[in-house]
Amino acid sequence: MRKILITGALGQIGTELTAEMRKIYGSGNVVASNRRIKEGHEQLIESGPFEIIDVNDPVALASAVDKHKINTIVNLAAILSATGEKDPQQCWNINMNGLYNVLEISREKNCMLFTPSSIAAFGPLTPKDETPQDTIQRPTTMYGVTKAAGELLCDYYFKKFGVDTRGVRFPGLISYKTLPGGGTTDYAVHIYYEALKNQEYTCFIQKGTYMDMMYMPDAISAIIDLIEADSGRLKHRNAFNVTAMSFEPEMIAASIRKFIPEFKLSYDVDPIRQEIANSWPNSLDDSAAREEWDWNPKYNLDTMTQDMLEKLRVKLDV
Ligand code: AKB
Repeated sequence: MRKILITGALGQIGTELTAEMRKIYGSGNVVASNRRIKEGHEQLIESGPFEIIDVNDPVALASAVDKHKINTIVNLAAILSATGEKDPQQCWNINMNGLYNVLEISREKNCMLFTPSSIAAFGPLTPKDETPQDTIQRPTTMYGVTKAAGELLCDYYFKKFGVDTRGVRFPGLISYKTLPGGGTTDYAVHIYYEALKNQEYTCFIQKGTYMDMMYMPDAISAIIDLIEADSGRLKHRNAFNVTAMSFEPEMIAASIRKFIPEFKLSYDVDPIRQEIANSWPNSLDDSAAREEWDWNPKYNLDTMTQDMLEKLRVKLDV
């Protein structure tokens, strides 16, 4: 029986992962945790066990693992790319020192550990199109440095200590439930809110900038499917390329216009986030994930747009 601890559970991925895991594994077996309570998450907090845990506090982590007899940890506590460039020291502290603490607890208490990496683990020297699974990385953001180093550290804990570490390189994630915070791909979420509220959006990423993206239901399946995958089939345990689509801002705008024909897109490019986006791949090759654990996303750009707009219309009451 899995007993799961999710760190950073009140973030964009965590809110949806907690709800889905509670459905699959039982509410009492999924402990959500976050370093602070955030408004608007009362339902999640009340729907099962919840702990205040800062990943930089190894004592709090260990005591929650003991108290709830945890055998699986999903470490989602992280600072994203744009926020990481504003405060690289904090980014290192949470992403790297936090991961180190979680790895040590996993080693000491014999837990499986899932930690997401990101397309940010690649850099300007990486082949840009159909980026291979195993290739040159050399990221140039602090977030990317922590993600590339995190992949290696998780590989090390598997090889050296036998900790069952697993992870994927997520692209930009799009969801209607919880807003992302401080990422470079966030425009692809905000655009849907503004399309419904104002029928226009000013994009901080330049026309023609391709990045990989994925709708949240596919991201949640990726985490659960990889956690449940047969360990004997896994060769790339901690850094699977996964993607569902690659697009640039004009393409998401065109998809929105199929449902909101009057939608207008303009640009006011943020040089910091544009530089980050320029250093990332245009599109990933995710064949290793398809071969090793049957990764197969369900949503493409238009089916995601249709679902996002339907769900957001209800949420925003517009
Ligand atoms: C970000 O933009 O920082 C994240 C990511 C791609 O990891 N969404």
